[in-house]
Amino acid sequence: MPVSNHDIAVLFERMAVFLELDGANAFRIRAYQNAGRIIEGLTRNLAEAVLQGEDVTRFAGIGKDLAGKIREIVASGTFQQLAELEARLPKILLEMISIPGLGPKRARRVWENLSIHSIPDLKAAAENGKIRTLPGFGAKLEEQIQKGIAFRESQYNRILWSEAEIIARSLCAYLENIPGVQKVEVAGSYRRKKETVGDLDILAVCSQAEAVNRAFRSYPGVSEILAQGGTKSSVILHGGMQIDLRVIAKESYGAALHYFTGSQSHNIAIRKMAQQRRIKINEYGVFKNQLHVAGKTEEEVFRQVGLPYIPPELREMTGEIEAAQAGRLPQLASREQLRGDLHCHTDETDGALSLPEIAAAAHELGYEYIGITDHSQHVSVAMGLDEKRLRQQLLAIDKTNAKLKNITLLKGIEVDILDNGRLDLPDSILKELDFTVCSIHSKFNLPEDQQTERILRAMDNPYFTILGHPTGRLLGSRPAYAVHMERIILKAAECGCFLELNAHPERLDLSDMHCRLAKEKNVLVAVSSDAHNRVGLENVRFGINQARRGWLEAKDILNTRPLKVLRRLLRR
Ligand code: DGT
Ligand code: CA
Ligand code: CA
Ligand code: ZN
Repeated sequence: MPVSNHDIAVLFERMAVFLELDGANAFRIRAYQNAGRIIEGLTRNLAEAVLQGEDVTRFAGIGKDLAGKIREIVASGTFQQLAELEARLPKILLEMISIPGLGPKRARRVWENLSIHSIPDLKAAAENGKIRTLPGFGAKLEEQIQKGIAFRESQYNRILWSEAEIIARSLCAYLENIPGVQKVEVAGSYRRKKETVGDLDILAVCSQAEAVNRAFRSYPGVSEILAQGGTKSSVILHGGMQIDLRVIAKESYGAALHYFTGSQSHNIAIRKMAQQRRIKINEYGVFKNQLHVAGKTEEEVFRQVGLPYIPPELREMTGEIEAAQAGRLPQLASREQLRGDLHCHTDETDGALSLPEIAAAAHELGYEYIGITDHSQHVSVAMGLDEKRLRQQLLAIDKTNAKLKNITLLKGIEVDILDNGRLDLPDSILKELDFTVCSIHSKFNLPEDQQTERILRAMDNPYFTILGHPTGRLLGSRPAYAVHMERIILKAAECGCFLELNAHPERLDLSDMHCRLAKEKNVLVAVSSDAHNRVGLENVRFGINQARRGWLEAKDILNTRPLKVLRRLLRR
């Protein structure tokens, strides 16, 4: 498969970061940043163009030098200058920039002045108050770096669910092809759809356990074998992911699936319930007086303790057993119930698709409507819209809508919430829109009170409709900003506005518990893609995973509403 434009852009952006770490001049750094942005915005696949022998310098913004590097990337997956620079830079610098709060410029300054050789060195320097003394730093930044180190430690060795899915799919396809294998299922946190996954726990039903284990260990992606036995093996893949495989008999499938799906605390509670009924549940089945009485399906296991089936996403010991006992389990939402999407970016700013292209893609996904929400002017790196350009876009939307039959483009904007809680565009233009997604893209480090007030104030604007990515977190790289979510949810309930569950797999922002809080307070949640291209629209399925972990049903989700009802809800 040829590399995507996004992959190429990422390499150029990385080059810009490395140059900055290397102390290169600003002009060279800027050139690579620009290259990344230009390539991200192209609609044609560059790799395909290269492979077809086209001269890519005819694309705007791509000069000879860049074209050469693009050809290198298409051929080898990287380019020489980048590889050389990466090899030459001190490893610790590369590690430092993975810490929230430390960009390349600051990382270099800390490294140069405090002779940092490892993350523990950095931690010690922060703890001893050395970082705050550097020019341009201060106590606040030092504290932020300390938090960043702690955050990184807590995320260490976990990968995004969406990345785990790619690994799981190809591994399952491989295992399913082994002769004698009847069924393969991934259990563990992956099956519970946690936003990040530590390792994959795979179950295979097969009578020839040994042969399957042997084949598993010789999977091409394996770099290290941690443990091997007749029925189970553990391996590490290239890239570092651990995989545990267990081969089980058909009769035990449900019991094993339940056991290895977890969570551990949920399992313990179920086993306790079993003990009270004088039965025993383990990964092999349900036993009454040593007799195997059930275990073929998970339903059987639950039935033995008097419960209906509890979906994996709920098995976190946060009230699911009580809800099951009371017959109050939610009817969890599904992707098919979404009738539209309320957050996407177009080629007018940093997206890849035009209005008609977005409409066609949304129609293909079975939607009735899609909300167009480019960035507002404050986000200058994304070429955010000012009032004038937004007015032009509104005209363009009218024109496009006039030609569309089965799908409606809604007029929206992802408008910045400024430091003082004002919105980034005047009411005179906001009132022309169907809705707004209001987001924070700056000043992430305000104290909780101020950050909360900033959002509450923004909600007082009558044109505030949906709070975009409500905590700003990026999984594995940026912690949530400090906000008092309950106050925000109560205010949303009072003002008739909504919260987004941003479905980008790196965000998944609202958390499961905040989804539940919103549901409890009757605030509808918009499960939105934040797409910048065609594939991005499909991110909503990650959002649905998260919504299910948050106990949300179709009725709790704004964009399950038909267009007519939606329009009414969007008008505050
Ligand atoms: P992860 O891998 O950190 O994202 O989280 P999990 O939940 O996949 O945890 P993992 O891989 O250690 O174990 C998978 C499941 O196996 C876990 O959710 C419950 C079950 N399990 C593992 N060890 C134990 C144990 O010692 N006791 C009980 N009751 N269950 C266990
Ligand atoms: Ca696991
Ligand atoms: Ca495991
Ligand atoms: Zn945003």
